[in-house]
Amino acid sequence: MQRLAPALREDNVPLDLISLIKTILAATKEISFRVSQAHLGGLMGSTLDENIQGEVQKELDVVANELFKDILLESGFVKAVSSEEEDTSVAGNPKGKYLVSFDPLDGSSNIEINSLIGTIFSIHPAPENMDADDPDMFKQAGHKQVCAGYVLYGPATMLVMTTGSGTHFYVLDRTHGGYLLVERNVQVPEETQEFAVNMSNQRFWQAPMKNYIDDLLLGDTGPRGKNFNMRWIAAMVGDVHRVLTRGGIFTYPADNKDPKKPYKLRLMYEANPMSFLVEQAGGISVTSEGRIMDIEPGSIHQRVEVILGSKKEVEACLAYYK
Ligand code: AFP
Repeated sequence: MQRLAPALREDNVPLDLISLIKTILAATKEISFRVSQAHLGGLMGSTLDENIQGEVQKELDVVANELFKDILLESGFVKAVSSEEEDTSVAGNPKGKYLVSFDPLDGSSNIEINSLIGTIFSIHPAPENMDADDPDMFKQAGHKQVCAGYVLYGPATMLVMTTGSGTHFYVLDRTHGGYLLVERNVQVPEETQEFAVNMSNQRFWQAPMKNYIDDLLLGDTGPRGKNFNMRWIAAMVGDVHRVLTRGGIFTYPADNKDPKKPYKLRLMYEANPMSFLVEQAGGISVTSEGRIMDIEPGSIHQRVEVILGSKKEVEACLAYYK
């Protein structure tokens, strides 16, 4: 099996980007270890703090965030970072060529049940003419990403990454300490009979999504003429990983549960990186109004509607909005 750096060189990834990716992966190896020891080290609880999104931070969220941030800022490769757990961007090397946005521990409600969690990251080029402490540097559309990926801390620690030449799967080989390429150019099947959505929100959705899911539930007795299975991991890393592995549709639609917060998922460190991975694997990733990677971000913590996965199924869903 091929090691990571030669695989990236084969895809003509610039050397400084390879170095940045290796830095990110060094952080994920440490997070993977800390996650595996969290029960033993008394790191299972919540802090008394909330992040800027008003969510209570788990102890592991904070540990993973500090680790990731410190390693990146010390590396010299990044001009600034932004994180789910930071109020605003944090300046790094003014000459750094890249910006990294990340969710250090996605799916943190799964921590206490020893279920799937992961780290999501997205890399943009750093504008040369802006100051390192200017958060506006991050206002770049997803199609400008030069790399995106996630590391899933599951039974195997897996890296799923794209630099724009397909989406590839790697597994952390603990015997030599590096990530090895296990599947090149993953392809999301065009059709599926599996969907992922938090059904408990159904009464808060807009009519088109309600109608679409109602028709999936009718199975072979309804207009779709086939039965659908449902899965929900409550961690986007887990649900997207299933979609990339065997197809499916994943959505976190708009809802009116809290009129001040119609969307749940964050554009910069959830929706954009996942969209890059899904599109590079032949899938689609959109809101009900258009391509996610074309959205011009207004702020670092902006939220967005997400509908992604198997091409024909996402198109079938969008047809309900026409
Ligand atoms: P946390 O990381 O704050 O737990 O949120 C995870 C997440 O943003 C995303 O990974 C899941 O798909 C989604 O929230 C789960 O949402 P529900 O709480 O509605 O299941």
